Amino acid sequence: MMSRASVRIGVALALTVLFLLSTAPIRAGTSGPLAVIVSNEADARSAEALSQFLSGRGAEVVVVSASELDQVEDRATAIFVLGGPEAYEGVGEISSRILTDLESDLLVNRPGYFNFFIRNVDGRHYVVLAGHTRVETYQAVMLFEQGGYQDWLLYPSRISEVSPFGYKTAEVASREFRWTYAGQEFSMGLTVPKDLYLYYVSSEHQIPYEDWAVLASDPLSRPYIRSLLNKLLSMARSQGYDEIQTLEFLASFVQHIPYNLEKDVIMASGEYPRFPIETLMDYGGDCEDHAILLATLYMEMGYDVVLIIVWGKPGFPIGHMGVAVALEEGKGLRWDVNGTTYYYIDATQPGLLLGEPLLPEYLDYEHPIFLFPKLESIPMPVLVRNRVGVIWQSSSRVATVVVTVANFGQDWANLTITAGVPIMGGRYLNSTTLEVNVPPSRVAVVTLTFQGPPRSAVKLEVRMGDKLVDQIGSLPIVGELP
Ligand SMILES: [Ca+2]
Repeated sequence: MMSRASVRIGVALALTVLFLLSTAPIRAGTSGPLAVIVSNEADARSAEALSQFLSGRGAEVVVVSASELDQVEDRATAIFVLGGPEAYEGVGEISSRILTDLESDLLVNRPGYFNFFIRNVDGRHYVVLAGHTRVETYQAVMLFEQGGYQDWLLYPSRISEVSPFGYKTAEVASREFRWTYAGQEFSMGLTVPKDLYLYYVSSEHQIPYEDWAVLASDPLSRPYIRSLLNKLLSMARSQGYDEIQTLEFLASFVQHIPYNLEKDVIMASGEYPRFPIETLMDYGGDCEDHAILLATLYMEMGYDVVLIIVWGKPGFPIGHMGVAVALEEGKGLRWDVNGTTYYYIDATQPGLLLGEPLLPEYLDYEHPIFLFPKLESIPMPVLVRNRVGVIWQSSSRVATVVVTVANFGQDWANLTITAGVPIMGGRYLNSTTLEVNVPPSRVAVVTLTFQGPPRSAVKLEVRMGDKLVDQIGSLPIVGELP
């Protein structure tokens, strides 16, 4: 139980609130994180310790009473609530809304129990730091400080510091490109993280051709595609190319990547469609690989693009894939689709210009299949693997799993995260599931608690709707408490 406090707001709290109100209009323009600590008089010592810690991480910190939270909640980067469901002065009501039934029960009924509980509600972090009494609440603050999770809570937009891959190598992959256009020779180097390349290589490639547009729409590689595109466009500008010449110049860059069927022959289905980063780093591919890469570059420029599949005429059992781009004025082979005119450009055969088809005597360009790739706003949640683990509290037989998820996509990732002690058949002996909604380009941290035999194996699954988007089969134990 929390100790009784006869004074509703202590002097320290009153001063802080005064400070907050007097500077509120000025703060609006600043960009640093605002950490709000909700505390009652009994936990003032914990509030002071936490306040110093968070200030030391660059946050502006204000301490408020439960009734004052409303005034600052919207501006807060993260909200820290000191005390469990029975904390006085209204703090307990706030904690109760954040904690699960198990967590509330442990805090109220287990002598000696303490922990920190992180939730993410509509992109804002809430952290309850609480224990069975105020002594344990102070211990919860100390535990939180040792955990090392504060930076994601205060700076959730630092997503560029996350490696979205499990491999954790710092190596880079480099490639040199050479091509010609309009009788001139060009060359350029490209470097990407080796992890990014390995991520794509290990991705699913058994994709029916009707769905190959998704390969051109993947958000993880966009920063690298954009950087490649910027180099190419700056070369085109320095040559004084017009719009069509620029499109042809990009096509020539892709056409000069060698034709290579190796991976397609290995696949049982006969086709291995490459992600753009694969085609670049493999420095090879067949027609769909070239077309997907070129379509991605054009889309990144802002063009409306379509992937064109054509089949062979009778007696020529081979198909081909190219690109068509929507233009006000172009030249050569074109199609009208729903009022838009798309001009063909080949991505595979060096020397072919806008409107010039490959092997028109053998391929049926009159009956193409159109695939429409888009740089869609899709979520792309990835578990941050170097921070995830289990803390067991053996006396209470409780596991705490702190999960960090980064959303590399351009839309909200509405997730359910499950952690628990697995048994046979994909089921759990004990588990907890939480909903987490991560804004685009943000990192979210949540803690999940559940009971189970101490030191049991723990499994973690992240789902978006019905779809499993990431998982870790057995989490490392990163801490133990008595
Ligand atoms: Ca291929």
